[in-house]
Amino acid sequence: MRDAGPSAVLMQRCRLYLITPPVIPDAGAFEASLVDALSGGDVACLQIRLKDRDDQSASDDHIIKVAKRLLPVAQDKGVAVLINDRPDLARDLGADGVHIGQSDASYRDARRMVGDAGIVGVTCHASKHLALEAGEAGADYVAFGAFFPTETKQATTRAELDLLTWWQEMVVLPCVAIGGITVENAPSLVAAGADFLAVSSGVWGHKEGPGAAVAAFNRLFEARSSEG
Ligand code: TZP
Ligand code: MG
Repeated sequence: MRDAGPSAVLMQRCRLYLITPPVIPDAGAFEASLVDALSGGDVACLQIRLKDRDDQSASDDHIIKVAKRLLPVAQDKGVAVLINDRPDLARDLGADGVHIGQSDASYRDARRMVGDAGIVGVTCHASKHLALEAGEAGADYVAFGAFFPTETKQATTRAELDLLTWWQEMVVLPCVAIGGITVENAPSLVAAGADFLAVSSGVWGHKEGPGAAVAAFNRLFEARSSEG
């Protein structure tokens, strides 16, 4: 996703990290939304995160079917594809990596399955301790959240902006902000030091469509990076 060299990380512009809606009943229809989203501007990665009605992982068959459709669309545009929860499927599908939560596969198992070149990102809620531990283990990024109320996930932790600032000042490893992020509330996260904004409903549910949302996020990243 990004060069982790010290000067590189601190100076780089924030980037967008898309998360699929948790339920995709029609992979073909969603593929069109993804194409629209990616036409809006820079996107660093797409996390395929599919759940059933009880917020449990969707079936393997469903994840595989949707991922096979979305993977080439994203990868052909240089967008890294991460599979949520499942390093085994990430490996088998030829994804770029995996995003794991604290109760999914261990970091070690995830790394073993996706290999040294794969991306492993770790949910760290609002915990500096979990994040430092993940960084020490070798994670490629840590994710903090939820920063704002969200209906996409029953998020149990609430993260504050100063966590991003602390992380940015202390640690080179990129941090991802997640949870209820919209074009309207994103500036505070960018200013606080998020390297990536992970967004689902703020893009797919944007009133002018996903492409317009991606363009609007990129405009504000650009404005912020040119402020210096
Ligand atoms: N983890 C914490 S909040 C969240 C996840 C996966 C949901 C992100 O979706 P949205 O719609 O951008 O709040
Ligand atoms: Mg998980």
